[in-house]
Amino acid sequence: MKNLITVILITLFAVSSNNVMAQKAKKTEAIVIKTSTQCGMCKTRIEKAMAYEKGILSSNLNVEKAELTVIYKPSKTSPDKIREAISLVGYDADNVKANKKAYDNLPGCCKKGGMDH
Ligand SMILES: [Cu+2]
Repeated sequence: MKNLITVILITLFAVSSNNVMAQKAKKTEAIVIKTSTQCGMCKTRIEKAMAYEKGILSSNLNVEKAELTVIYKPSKTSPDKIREAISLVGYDADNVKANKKAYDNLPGCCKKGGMDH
């Protein structure tokens, strides 16, 4: 139930912030990217990395679903660049595999199902 409310709130937020942006004639897009997130530490790590990415206005990771919602400016970045940035943090992003070096540096609890170690 709590999860459902969170999803609804995120959706409302995404929709309303999109509308506000549209009214200001600033073009923004929202994208949901499936990641290999395992825990809350992953959430902090990915959201922090996204905050430094050019063209990304905000990001929110749903740990249970391992889905990252990103609000970005299509004039400054693209879904491919965002997926690449997630990969460089050490996580899979949709069909883009995690950068191996970054993945190897993740703490054990953040690795996929503990199968690689
Ligand atoms: Cu983690």
